[in-house]
Amino acid sequence: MTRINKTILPLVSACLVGFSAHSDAQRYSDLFVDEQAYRDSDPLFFMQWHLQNTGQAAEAKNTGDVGNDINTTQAHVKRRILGESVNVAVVDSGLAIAHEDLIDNVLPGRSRNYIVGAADPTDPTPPRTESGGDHGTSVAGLIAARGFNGLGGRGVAPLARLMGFNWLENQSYESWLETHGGVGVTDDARIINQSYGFSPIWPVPFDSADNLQEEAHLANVTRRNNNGRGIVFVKSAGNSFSRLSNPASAFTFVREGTATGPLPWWCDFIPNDPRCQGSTTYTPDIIFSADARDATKTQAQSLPAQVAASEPSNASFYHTTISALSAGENSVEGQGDGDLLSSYSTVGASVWVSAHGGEYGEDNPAMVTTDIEGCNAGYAKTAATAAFNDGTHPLNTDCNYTSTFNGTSSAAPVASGVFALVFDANPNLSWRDAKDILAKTATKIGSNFKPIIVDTGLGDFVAEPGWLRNAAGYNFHNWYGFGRIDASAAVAMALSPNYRPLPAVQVTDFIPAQAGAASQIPEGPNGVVQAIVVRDALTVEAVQVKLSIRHGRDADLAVELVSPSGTTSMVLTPRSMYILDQGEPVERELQEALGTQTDFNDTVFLSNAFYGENSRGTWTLRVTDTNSGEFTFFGFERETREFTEITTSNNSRLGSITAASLRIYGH
Ligand SMILES: [Ca+2]
Ligand SMILES: [Ca+2]
Ligand SMILES: [Ca+2]
Repeated sequence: MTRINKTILPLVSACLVGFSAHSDAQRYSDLFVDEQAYRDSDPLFFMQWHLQNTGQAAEAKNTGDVGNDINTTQAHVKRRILGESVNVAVVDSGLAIAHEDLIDNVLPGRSRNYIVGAADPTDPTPPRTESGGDHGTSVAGLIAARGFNGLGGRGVAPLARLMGFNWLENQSYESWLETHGGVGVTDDARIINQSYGFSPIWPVPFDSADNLQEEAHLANVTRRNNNGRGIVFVKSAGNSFSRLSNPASAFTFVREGTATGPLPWWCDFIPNDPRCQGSTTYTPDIIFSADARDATKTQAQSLPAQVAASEPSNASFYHTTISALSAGENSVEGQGDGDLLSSYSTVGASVWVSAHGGEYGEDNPAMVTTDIEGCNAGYAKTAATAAFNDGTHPLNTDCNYTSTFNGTSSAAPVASGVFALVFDANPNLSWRDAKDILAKTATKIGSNFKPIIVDTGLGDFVAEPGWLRNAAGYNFHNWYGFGRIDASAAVAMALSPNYRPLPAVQVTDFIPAQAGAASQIPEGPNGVVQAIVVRDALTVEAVQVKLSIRHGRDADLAVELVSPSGTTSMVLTPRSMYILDQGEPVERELQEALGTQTDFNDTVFLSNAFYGENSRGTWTLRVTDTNSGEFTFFGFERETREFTEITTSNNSRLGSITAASLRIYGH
């Protein structure tokens, strides 16, 4: 089977244990003497609202919310935790290793260029002819642009050590291994940033040979590398809250009565095919949810087109999935209801925490970060539309920086920078300790969120309940995970002698649902319930649910998991764009190439909502068909820029669960 290529999550517009000398206030006193000097020592710092949100507009029309930042000031200024002892690998499109504001943090000779025939295999600097920006260069700047050097802005970890890998230009399994903890290449990275992914329109099986191979590798690396402390694999959730692409034109739809021109040759043989009766086949480039096209709905009233775990790596225990936040509540039109999610951010129960990714930098602030140097290349160049980027701005005359980077591609490196600060504060922490600290110190935001309810045609169904408080006392939200990252609180906990590291991880097998349970999924709000008994008494870190389901319209389905303590997690929100089964059957060759399918076959979802609860007891899985009426979504064609409404009728027969199981990761 061909691997599905991962793409950069593009700019949406176009990204105990010991504390030591680290608490010494004299540390780095040569870099800045006080908070004023701290602010002034990088000329673009005052624009970087994700580090210190003063309500600046960062060259956009609107301002952000004062204090809506990841709170780096205390960690940087008071504790002088700046990331210097930590290696971070940026696995991406490239990295301009000689950039004026990156070069001092780049580890010499440790980067890789995977393009065959590259002049210098240790230099992944993109060609200067790059028409767009270099995604990886901008990602790297958010992690560790050099601080306090009088140039540009700075990263979240302004002295952390960078290694760059243009894996996205190659995507072989060998280079994946090297860049994901491989010996002699990235094995000593504490953090590996992955600002890429894909957005499937069908349920992807978790147990493909490729994915199981990757999982086995990550399990090994997270247990063994860095003297058993592992590596944090930080992953972008996705940019598909409202729309996603139609990969390889897999989704086609027949429009009746609109055919023009001659009929296909094969109509002589199959005259009853609708395409031979005056119909045409329609293949959109992009799929939009109906909520996204409904002007009466705000984002806070809308369900996501993509659930994060729809991509198998976002359903993996070994990846830490990050959703994206805007600069302010009003950053998305129609908001102001306490919602801080970026307009594009994919969400779901597999999100760990949220960090800033901004909006587009025109109406509302985007991220300010490094760009390919010069006004002839990059996001910032002579022809750029944003005023900060076109070479005329006095602080960016050389076009070495951009004010329009965004995406969960930005949220992940912001989180990676915080992980670097945590490991710099306490190098003895494991990757799971660091995650634990981020969860424990995150800030609950968007507290006014109101549950999102859908009409099943047979009664209302709560499709996105919003914040929950689990039996271990953790707040969790499918949009924000445990909340917005607080870097200073995380560093303080990492330095605290009271912090107790987690014991070694334990993993159960996949435990099947009890035999003999009902499997047919009725229409309406009640669903079908199956019980899964877990005998191991672990403190839960994450739960995976594995499902095989036959159903005529996958997008109708909601999947909830209820723990023995009574916590309910919505692991698959309904009205997802799992729409492949509503179009024409996919050609066999394409099906084999992409691994597409129109049912759930060992599809895995992951939930972090049960963190800290006891695993022992009876878990309840509920699968609900939440739509007994028509389902509408929209196709968009790039060439014509036209939207086409697509309406499908209800599944003609009830669906059924053919297999269900769950697996606990914990200690
Ligand atoms: Ca700088
Ligand atoms: Ca440039
Ligand atoms: Ca249905």
